[in-house]
Amino acid sequence: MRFALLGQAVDVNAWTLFVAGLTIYVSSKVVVYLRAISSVGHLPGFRIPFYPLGLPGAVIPTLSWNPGLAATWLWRHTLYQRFQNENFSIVPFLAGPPAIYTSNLDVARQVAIGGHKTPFVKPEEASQALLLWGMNLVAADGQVWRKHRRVMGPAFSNELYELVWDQTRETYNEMITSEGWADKETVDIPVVQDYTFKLALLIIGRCGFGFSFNWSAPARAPDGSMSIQEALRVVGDTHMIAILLPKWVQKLPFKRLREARQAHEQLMDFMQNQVAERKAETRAGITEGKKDVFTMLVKANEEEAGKFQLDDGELVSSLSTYPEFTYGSTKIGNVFIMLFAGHETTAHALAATLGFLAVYDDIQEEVFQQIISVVGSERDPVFDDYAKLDKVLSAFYEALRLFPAGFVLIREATEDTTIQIPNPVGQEGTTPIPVAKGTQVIVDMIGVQYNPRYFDEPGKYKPSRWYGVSNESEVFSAFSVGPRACIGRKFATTEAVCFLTLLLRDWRIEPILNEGETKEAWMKRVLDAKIVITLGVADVPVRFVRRRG
Ligand code: HEM
Ligand SMILES: *[C@@H]1O[C@H](CO)[C@@H](O)[C@H](O)[C@H]1NC(C)=O
Ligand SMILES: *[C@@H]1O[C@H](CO)[C@@H](O)[C@H](O)[C@H]1NC(C)=O
Ligand SMILES: CC(=O)N[C@H]1CO[C@H](CO)[C@@H](O)[C@@H]1O
Repeated sequence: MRFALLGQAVDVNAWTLFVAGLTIYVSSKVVVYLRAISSVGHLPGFRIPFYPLGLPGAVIPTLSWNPGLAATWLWRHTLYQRFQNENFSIVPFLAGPPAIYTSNLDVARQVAIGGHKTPFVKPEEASQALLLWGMNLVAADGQVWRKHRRVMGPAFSNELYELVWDQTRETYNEMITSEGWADKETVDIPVVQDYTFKLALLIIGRCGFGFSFNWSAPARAPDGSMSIQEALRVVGDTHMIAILLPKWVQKLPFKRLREARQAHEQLMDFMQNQVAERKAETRAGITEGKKDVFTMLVKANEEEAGKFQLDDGELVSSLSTYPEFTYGSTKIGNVFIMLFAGHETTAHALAATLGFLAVYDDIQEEVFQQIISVVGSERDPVFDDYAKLDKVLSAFYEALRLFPAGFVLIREATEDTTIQIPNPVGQEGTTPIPVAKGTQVIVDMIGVQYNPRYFDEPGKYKPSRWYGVSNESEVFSAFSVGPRACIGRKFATTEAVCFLTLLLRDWRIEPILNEGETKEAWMKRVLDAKIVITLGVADVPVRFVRRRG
């Protein structure tokens, strides 16, 4: 069969075939599309080519016809106003599942909770949800999730938080010494994230895993091998490559790819050895002093009987597939979840906090005064101070609200069901919306945090809104709500309060302004989101100025 579309005569039969084929293709797409529109209960919203959180939508910039990754951030002040409500639909006509987006917490509660009563699961295909892979406590299935959470839960105790506190204090001191800041009057930090990431990684390494990470350890040994810290950093940085490129491309001999591979292999070896070591220690009964999550996890698991026991593969379930870079579409082991969920998010939120405090100097002063009145300027802060440092905590919570690191919760209906959408503010009751099997319900965490239903002046940095609010309140939604909420919340807040207390006591934080730049312009430039796996803030340039007396 010949096909010459331009100029020459084309075989009539071929034409007929082509037209018929095209007609079938188009009409099948139309049928799928119409079905998709009804599967989101005809909720108004976007009719666009691609699902925003999958390929290719997520890698195309946010444009009017392609919301992509950044729309919920860039359009945060207008998105819901546009549809006069807190929910809208996205129906892609070329690629990806239909989805309902919501900025409503009641809907979040209905879909996000986990457990066997809910028809909503975290979808498994990473291609549809290449984000927040680090936060899946494994598996779509309620059974498996409950088992993992059960094993992991006891590790998150006050003993652990005390360890987090002490290690954070030690790490802060190491930072000051090894960076040579001890006798400096001012320090210019072009990118504060360089430090918050290092801190958070060290803390999760030490307290989550009992690794002896060291602030001043060189990234590479003379023989070229990476430190585990460096390997983790590289793995984090090359995550997108791992997800986006086909395997054969990943094996090409480019420097960046080779580094990524090396980092993965080194981590794999390291982790495998660590699991073996912890098991041996546990069996020999010599884990007494150890309180890190990893040891607790292995220990709890050893004590579990029967069907609740995880096998080694589940403990580090990504081990065999990780070097092949297929981890984007496979289940990530508990161990790796901890590493990533436990440091990226905290580091981003800390950077945002320092950014806000740098420009709001009155708030910084208020926080500083509390630190002085609780801890004074002589002794080291201790874990018992945590509860009294609520202004420090509020400064952190408020930055996290404006930059919610976990910026989407993605769930998928496993059967035809309905969700109850509360009526708009001022109207009682709820409206049921039918949701067909395979439809996604996406809780837009940015939408929730900027929703005027929950926060007055939602765009404003106002830590005082948290003063006196019980920590049980579901208004603290940036860690999600319900039984499937973040297991590491207090881990993160403990680390944050300790670090901020030490830092703000010693130093005043100021923005580093460009020539002629106002603070307002700095805020506009710097306090803007950067979305990769999690949502963070753009590079934050600040100056530490030593406080006197
Ligand atoms: C500011 C810091 C953090 C933020 C904003 C954050 C946010 C979140 C959110 C929104 C979820 C729910 C994801 C979903 O349901 O799709 C989550 C889950 C999770 N987080 Fe965090 N997180 C933080 C720190 C941590 C830390 C420090 C750890 C570990 C030490 C951790 C471990 C986890 C785990 C294991 C899950 C899965 C829980 C489950 O599915 O049962 N997170 N986190
Ligand atoms: C960290 O490493 C440096 C140099 O490699 C060493 O002097 C220091 O004692 C180490 N600190 C800890 C806490 O291991
Ligand atoms: C909330 O407060 C209670 C009582 O003070 C405390 O035991 C708990 O750890 C706190 N939870 C978080 C996440 O801070
Ligand atoms: C709470 C809320 O905003 N509900 C809205 C969900 O979407 C439908 C259709 O646009 C509206 O009628 C509801 O008011």
